[in-house]
Amino acid sequence: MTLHRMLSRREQPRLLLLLIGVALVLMLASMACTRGGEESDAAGDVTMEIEITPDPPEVGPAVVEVILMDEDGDPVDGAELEIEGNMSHAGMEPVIVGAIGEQAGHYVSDGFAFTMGGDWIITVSGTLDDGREIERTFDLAGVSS
Ligand SMILES: [Cu+2]
Repeated sequence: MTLHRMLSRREQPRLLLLLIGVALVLMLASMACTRGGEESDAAGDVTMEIEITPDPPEVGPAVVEVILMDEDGDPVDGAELEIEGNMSHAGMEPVIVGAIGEQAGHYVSDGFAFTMGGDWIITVSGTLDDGREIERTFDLAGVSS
């Protein structure tokens, strides 16, 4: 039996709209997953890495250290950064803290904590000292409780 015969004439446009909706959601979801790549902001020549303590991460206070480097591997200092933690599921308050700039391209989170075990997404965003915006996202799976 074909789909056309199963659905009434009135239902067919609705099904089409639903399929378009699902395709859009999938497209947006895949875009969100690739954020943090070189094309995600205007600072593609700046590399960002993060290190999280404790390692492996667990519920409770944690330190997120951000390291910024230019394309020669030299440290990038003077950025203003914010660190946001979100869980991969809905309905949780994000954890948003500032980052204190130290020497040699290192920035340290100010008061970060994992509030629940599970999968987290860490987003580091802000402004470089040349005024360009930077935003990178890191998946952090399996924070233990
Ligand atoms: Cu949660």
